[in-house]
Amino acid sequence: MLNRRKFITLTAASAYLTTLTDKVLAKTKEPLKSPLPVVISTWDFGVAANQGAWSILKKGGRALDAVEAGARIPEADMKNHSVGRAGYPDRDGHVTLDACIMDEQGNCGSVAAMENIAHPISVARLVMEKTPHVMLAGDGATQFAVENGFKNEKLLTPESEKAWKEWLKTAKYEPTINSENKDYKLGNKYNHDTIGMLALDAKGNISGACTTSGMAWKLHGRVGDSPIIGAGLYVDNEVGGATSTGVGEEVIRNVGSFLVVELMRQGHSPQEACEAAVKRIIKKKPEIAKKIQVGFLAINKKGEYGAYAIQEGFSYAVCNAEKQDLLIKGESFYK
Ligand code: SD4
Repeated sequence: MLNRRKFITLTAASAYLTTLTDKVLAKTKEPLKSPLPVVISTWDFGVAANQGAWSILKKGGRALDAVEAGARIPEADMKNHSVGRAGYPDRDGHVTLDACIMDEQGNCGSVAAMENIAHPISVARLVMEKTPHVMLAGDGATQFAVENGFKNEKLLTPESEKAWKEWLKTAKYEPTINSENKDYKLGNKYNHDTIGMLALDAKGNISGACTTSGMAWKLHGRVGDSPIIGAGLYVDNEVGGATSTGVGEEVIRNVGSFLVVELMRQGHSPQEACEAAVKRIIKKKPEIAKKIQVGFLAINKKGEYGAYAIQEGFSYAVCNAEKQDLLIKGESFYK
């Protein structure tokens, strides 16, 4: 059984957003809803990523083009150490990237543990459009990207290398994600992880994208949930879409994003569906769940959206014709 949905709390990074918070709090139990087109994405850096998607959506463009353009923003951001080119490496010093994309017709493409290519989301789209496959991994993914004109380049930045060498001093393998929760402040742009993005275009079609460098200092070859269709991302044009962030292993075990979409199919709101999926993870492994973060973000075909996480500190960004830089604090199980 789903618990009664709790009050949606919004926190704002600026005075403007604080005013907005009061307005949204007044609505309480109504699902948050956006006019179409709309794009939503995980974490504070979703605000900037949404701009990339919005430049396409506002002109009547396709959701698929929008999510690819949006995901490329954090992938290119040199200050972002959890997505794309400046991502932190694995424990052996390799930057290995995971990404997937899915459109309104159920087409999907993905790359996993790919090295030396700065925009995995665009390679994932090419896998979807140019091959009979869904997923390419490791060297094969890099080879495919290079054959299709992507630049083969070293991704490890001096800053990431320095952080890795610092980690090597203790080499303590504790893949804690979102460990900054204690100090979390909304509006602090660069402290978070995977970008998951969902867009509904003016025609009401949905697409999604998910891209990450995964856990810093992971074992070489480790693949998280982000490139796995159904785990890190799932969209269904009859229902809506969902994406996840946090410790991918727990999301994979529960096929998280697919679960959220199926719960919406059964009539639950995006908020309720995200909450139920998080609680499933907690119920299965309560001891592990105490120490990790997992968050889901979802939207349905009506433009209703919601999010829920295990730990405090999850945020998501919403962008539509009314407002392009809305940042919302997601609800969480642990406060
Ligand atoms: C992973 N889910 O590789 C990703 C990482 C992440 O918030 O989302 N962090 O497991």
